[in-house]
Amino acid sequence: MNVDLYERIWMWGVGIVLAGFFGTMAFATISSGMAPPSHIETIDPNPATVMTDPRVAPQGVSQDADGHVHVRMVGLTFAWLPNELTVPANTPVTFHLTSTDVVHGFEIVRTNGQTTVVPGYISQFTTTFDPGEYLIACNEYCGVGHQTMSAKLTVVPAASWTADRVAAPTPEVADAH
Ligand SMILES: [Cu+2]
Repeated sequence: MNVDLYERIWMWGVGIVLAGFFGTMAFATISSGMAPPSHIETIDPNPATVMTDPRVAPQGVSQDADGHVHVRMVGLTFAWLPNELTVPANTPVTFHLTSTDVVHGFEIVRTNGQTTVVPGYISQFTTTFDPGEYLIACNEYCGVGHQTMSAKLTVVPAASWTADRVAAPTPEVADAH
């Protein structure tokens, strides 16, 4: 079959661009273990288990022995526990979230802190914040009280922040992928 030179150039060009797209995606996925922030670590969604599992309890802000800041939160109809948090500015903060009932959408408004919170799974992400006050909202309709499901995040300069408690290091995810 005779394919015109210009057509062949375009075909090869498109092929190379596609290979580039998929190549960068594969590279990021494999080399840095990139994965969605949920559906990796499982938990029994029974409230009695969730409220005592050390990965998400006690809820609130803590700092581990290495100085890393963790936020443990539970979403339930229709609240985030706890509903007020204070974290240090420009410091990596790792969020550990789960739900005891239905799917909720955790969104720290005007930041890149966002994940779906699914019963039976622990969602986890790490981000940093500029000082200020941020609204935490549920952005996935979860029932009749959905619009009341909010919390407040206060970000203060790191020098004036102290952890609510010092917590044991978070257990590593044994079976990550
Ligand atoms: Cu909700």
